[in-house]
Amino acid sequence: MTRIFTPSPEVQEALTHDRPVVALESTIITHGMPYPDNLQTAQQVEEDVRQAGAIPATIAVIDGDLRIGLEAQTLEKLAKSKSAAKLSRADLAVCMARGGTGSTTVSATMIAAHLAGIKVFATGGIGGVHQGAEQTFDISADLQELAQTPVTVVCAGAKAILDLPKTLETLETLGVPVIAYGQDALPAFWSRDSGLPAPLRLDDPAQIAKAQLMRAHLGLPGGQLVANPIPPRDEIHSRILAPLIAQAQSEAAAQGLSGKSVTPFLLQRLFELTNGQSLTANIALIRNNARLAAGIAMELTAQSPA
Ligand code: PSU
Ligand code: MN
Repeated sequence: MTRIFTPSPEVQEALTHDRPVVALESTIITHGMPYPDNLQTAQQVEEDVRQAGAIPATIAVIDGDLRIGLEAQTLEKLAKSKSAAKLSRADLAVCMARGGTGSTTVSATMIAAHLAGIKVFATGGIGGVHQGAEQTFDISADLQELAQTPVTVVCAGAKAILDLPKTLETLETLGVPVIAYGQDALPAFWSRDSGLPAPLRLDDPAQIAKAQLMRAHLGLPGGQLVANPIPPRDEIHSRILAPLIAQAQSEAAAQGLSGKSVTPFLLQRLFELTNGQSLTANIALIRNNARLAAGIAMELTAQSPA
């Protein structure tokens, strides 16, 4: 039987035996962090998933091949690549058809995870409705994906570079459950509290797994978004970030940036404007999300009928 994706031997083994697997995206590696921090973080996050009892599956397209789980050298090559495309739902098939290489965003990673039967995915922050979207129409494909692909995505909330109220409204319209983990407030990526209440709250991985299974029983399409606050010692308060974000945004506007280049530009500028502190926070939160995702994956395995 030929399949449209290629699992690594380790991921194949885990899926065959219904062991818990956590999908990981690769755009954060190619477009979200500088080398060599991106490679070290990707390796560390995989290790965090293993230590928490699950198998990591980093997803990317390599020479046209949709890989679920990357070998060590492949991960290293991707982390060093300056030419990898940033793939969302719209780009995935074209990249594969042309034999290209690209990293997967949240939307494309969800598609690949679902194809492989992986139900949980850890990332840093999802894309959302950008500030000024009423002019630019810049709304990430991640939101539509959550509405249609049944994968639980663990993130640290939406990045503070986005319009969070509009992002929440859009998710509500799309029927996506937004679940804060262990607190009432919606976390905002680098900060624990966005100042907005989260629509839903759950306090343990078993409940999150149960809600996902319930959604499937109800016949509802789509996934869940779990927003896990950054650990307290790594957070950057929104007071400090807000003016830096405003500066980065006006620079992006002055340069006339649009489309895929906006998010990577803003992340890179914040890295510079915070003297690297935004990167330290980003690494801490994604590791935190990987551990929670592994816990949810283990609960899903335990609660699923054999
Ligand atoms: N979160 C991060 N760093 C990133 C991203 C998310 O901490 O680089 C990536 C994800 O892959 C997400 C994408 O899907 O940014 C959203 O891009 P856009 O805003 O262009 O849809
Ligand atoms: Mn966009």
